[in-house]
Amino acid sequence: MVVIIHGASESTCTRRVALVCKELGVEYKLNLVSWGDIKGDEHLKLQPFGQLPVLEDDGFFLFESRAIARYLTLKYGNGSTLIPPASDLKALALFEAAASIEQADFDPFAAGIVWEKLHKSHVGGKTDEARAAEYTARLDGKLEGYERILSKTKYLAGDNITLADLFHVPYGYLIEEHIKSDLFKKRPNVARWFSEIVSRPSWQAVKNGA
Ligand SMILES: N[C@@H](CCC(=O)N[C@@H](CS)C(=O)NCC(=O)O)C(=O)O
Repeated sequence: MVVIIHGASESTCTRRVALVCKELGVEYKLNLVSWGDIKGDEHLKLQPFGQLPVLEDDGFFLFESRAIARYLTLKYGNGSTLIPPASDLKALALFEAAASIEQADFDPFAAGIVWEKLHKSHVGGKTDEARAAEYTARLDGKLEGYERILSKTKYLAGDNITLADLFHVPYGYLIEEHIKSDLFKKRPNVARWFSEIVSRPSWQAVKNGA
């Protein structure tokens, strides 16, 4: 089965889905959607907020990159522990907590930094250094919490990697490799964790484009 990802090769959220496909061995075809079309009627029928990506799987359409990742894991993962099984309620709860951390404590600040420092200039904007500094300071504080967690366990939800770890990769990679921030490197356990997850073949396969 080949799924279709309607997205853009360079988009972080598209690459989040592509990364999970690679992890699971799910074949995908990227249907390129141009940035100029995402707020148009055709795309809004698939993604009501006019964003990328959208998954198409045998006539079923789904948006939200993390929901897509969960769907693909449950449908095609063949018992993959990227989502712990419902029979292990505590592991599943720890996974949900870790996934919440990524959305509440990482993504808003990481995405803000990447927008200000990287993507804004691609659309003709100018970095607002004060905002970038504020996002950086907020993420810096949050990463203290990550360091506490990761000093006890290998990954965010325990000693097995889960989708919650992988969700961090696209924005984290840009912050470390393109913005050259030391936010991860300066904390030993965050550094160890991040270097491990970005080194996975799945990310290596899509880091330069989904
Ligand atoms: N929560 C959504 C966010 C999607 C999102 O922000 N996509 C970006 C590309 S990485 C986008 O379409 N940006 C254009 C816009 O928001 O207008 C998801 O995870 O799929």
